[in-house]
Amino acid sequence: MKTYSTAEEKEKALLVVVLTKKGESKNRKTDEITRLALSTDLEVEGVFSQNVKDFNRATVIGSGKVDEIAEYLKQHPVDVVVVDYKLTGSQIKNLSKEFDTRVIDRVGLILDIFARGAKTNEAKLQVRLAQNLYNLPKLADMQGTSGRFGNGGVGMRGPGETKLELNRRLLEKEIDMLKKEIAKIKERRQVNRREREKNRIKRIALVGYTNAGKSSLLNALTRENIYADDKYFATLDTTSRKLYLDGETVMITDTVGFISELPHELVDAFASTLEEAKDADLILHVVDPTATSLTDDKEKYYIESMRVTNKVLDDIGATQNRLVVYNKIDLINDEFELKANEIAVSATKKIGLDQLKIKIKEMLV
Ligand SMILES: Nc1nc2c(ncn2[C@@H]2O[C@H](COP(=O)(O)OP(=O)(O)OP(=O)(O)O)[C@@H](O)[C@H]2O)c(=O)[nH]1
Ligand SMILES: [Mg+2]
Repeated sequence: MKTYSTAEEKEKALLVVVLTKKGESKNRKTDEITRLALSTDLEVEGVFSQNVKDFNRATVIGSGKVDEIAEYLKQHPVDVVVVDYKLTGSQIKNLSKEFDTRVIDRVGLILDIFARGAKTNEAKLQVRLAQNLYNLPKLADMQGTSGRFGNGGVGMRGPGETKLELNRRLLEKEIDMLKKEIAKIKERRQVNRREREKNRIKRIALVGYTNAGKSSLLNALTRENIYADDKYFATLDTTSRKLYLDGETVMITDTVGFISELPHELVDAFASTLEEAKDADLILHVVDPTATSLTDDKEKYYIESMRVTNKVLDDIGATQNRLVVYNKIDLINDEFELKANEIAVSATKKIGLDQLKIKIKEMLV
């Protein structure tokens, strides 16, 4: 499998937040796209936002805003403009022409983070499949843009970097090939799973919004040393470890984090990984109740992130018991009210882990 280099120098980016839904929080959206940009090592030069009422088919944002941004870019040139919206190929083409800069959308940015982070063969195949699924419908419309701003860089990186030049048939063929490869890995996984079922080893899946602390919790519970980091999508591979619960051994699996508007290309490509969550005996839904806006401390994000996670779980048909684990309580001073099937812990300060294990055991029988 081809590997890909990450940029040595930080690229500069201008972010464009697009608000289309009523009641959508500008702070939350700005914060999230900023964190995504930082997670792929972009330097954020500025942020523009627009409430889009009259949807402009050619450029999504209105022509006045397009001009304003183009003017700004003349004074503050950047390497890439990131539009926090799902763009079509022709919208990307139109906007890059207006801005005279490479343009990528939210999905392209998320795929870039994944392309950087994929370590195992399976994750690489999945990212490559996701990139191909993403590029395929854009192929015809984007003809001519990719050469213009050179190869490499955010949004151009990784397994799919030259795909725009390839013709559709080649791309489709590769998609087929990748799906087959991934299916083979999935089969192997199922054999392992059946093996475990024979041995009646119960399985727990850690799921939740990106950066909630899933990997840290797995480390704390199993004294492991899995990569955890304060950036989005630190984990792209599922890792399973043994967890000892007072006389019983279970398997606990770390999974890829969720995010709002998780690109369907990624959901499709990572389906076999998500199945780990679907087939577990118990789901630990890890929540970071301290996640707040960079700009407004009072705004709590976790309600929305819980909604997103629950929706993905419902969408993949995960119907088993869910235990909500509020993490990072070392950062909380106030009383934290807990409902049934909710527990509060700190993975890094190791608070509440014994109670968590007791609760897991209770819920597994
Ligand atoms: N203060 C505090 N920080 C924590 C705690 N648990 C995790 N963190 C920090 O939160 C950040 C994210 O933790 P991860 O374990 O990488 O989160 P994750 O859910 O695995 O994230 P992704 O893999 O990106 O989806 C890291 O910087 C951790 O050190 C905790 O209990 N308290
Ligand atoms: Mg992780």
